[in-house]
Amino acid sequence: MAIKRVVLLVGGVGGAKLAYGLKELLRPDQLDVVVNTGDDFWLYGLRICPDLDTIVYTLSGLVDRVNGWGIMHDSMRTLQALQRFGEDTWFRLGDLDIATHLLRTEMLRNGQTLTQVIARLTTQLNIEHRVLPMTDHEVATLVDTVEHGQLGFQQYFVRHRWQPTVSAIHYSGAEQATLSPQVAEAIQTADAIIIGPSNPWLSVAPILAVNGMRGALLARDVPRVAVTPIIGGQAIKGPTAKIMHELNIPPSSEQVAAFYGDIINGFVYDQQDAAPSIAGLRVLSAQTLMRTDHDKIALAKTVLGWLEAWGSS
Ligand code: FO1
Repeated sequence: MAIKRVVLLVGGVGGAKLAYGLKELLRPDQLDVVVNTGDDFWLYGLRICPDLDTIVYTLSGLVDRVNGWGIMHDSMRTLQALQRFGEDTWFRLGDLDIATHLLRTEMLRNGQTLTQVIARLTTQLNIEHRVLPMTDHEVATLVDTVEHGQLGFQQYFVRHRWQPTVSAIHYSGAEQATLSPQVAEAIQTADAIIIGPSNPWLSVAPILAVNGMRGALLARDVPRVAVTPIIGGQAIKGPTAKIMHELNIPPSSEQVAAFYGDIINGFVYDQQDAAPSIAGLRVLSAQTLMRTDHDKIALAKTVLGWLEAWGSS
């Protein structure tokens, strides 16, 4: 079956790599990228949306390729000025990046939706594929830690460098949030849904927690596949394996597949690993580590090839 429309569900840096690979292979009308907003927060009166910005900067080519987030060659003069006033500037906001937050905050205050804000950014940055926030409502990922009690996501992730021990994770506001009409339509008309190699608990679970999201996905009798963020029991980047340990889940790609449960009917595991054996789940072995642009496109091509052969296998 020819795949005409794909929806990719992702968080930040890891997901952005697969988004890049897919956008190189699919036309703008064939790919919608639905992005986690549970990491979003307010700082100095500005609305910061790290995962959305990471996707937008990656797809536009503006991204700082070393960090994987922020804008390349950005300066930190505003932050230095804040330090002069005694501020603890634990969250590194670049001067050029701040322009994005200023414009977004202004548009939100004027009553525009986050979806409209991102549409403006993508249009102005010549991104033709649609980038959609998972919801236009505010959802906040909150992390219960043994050492510091409950932390906001960025406090846990950036300020404490994901070192505290996680005991539980909450997606505050997700039950009251609704799918935007754009996300609902994207899922209803997709012939394949891909969950990127993002952190299942921190980046994908907030998307799945939005009221109506699980139902919308389960209603689609199409390939719904996840790509592993775990290779050889280790996270490619960030705290996925550490969090799995802390939540008493053995860090393996099979456990990631088990976490997604009936949301997925297919799973892409790394070629280094043994195939997960979960009844009824189709699996594909691939090189999931994406170091270069070539790797990103190669993985996207492998996954799309598998999806195209789905009906005939
Ligand atoms: N990540 C960091 O580890 N340290 C930072 O200071 C930092 C600043 C930052 C600023 C803008 C932005 O869009 C992202 C930024 N990130 C930073 C990345 C981000 O907070 C996380 O990678 C994601 O939220 C996790 O997906």
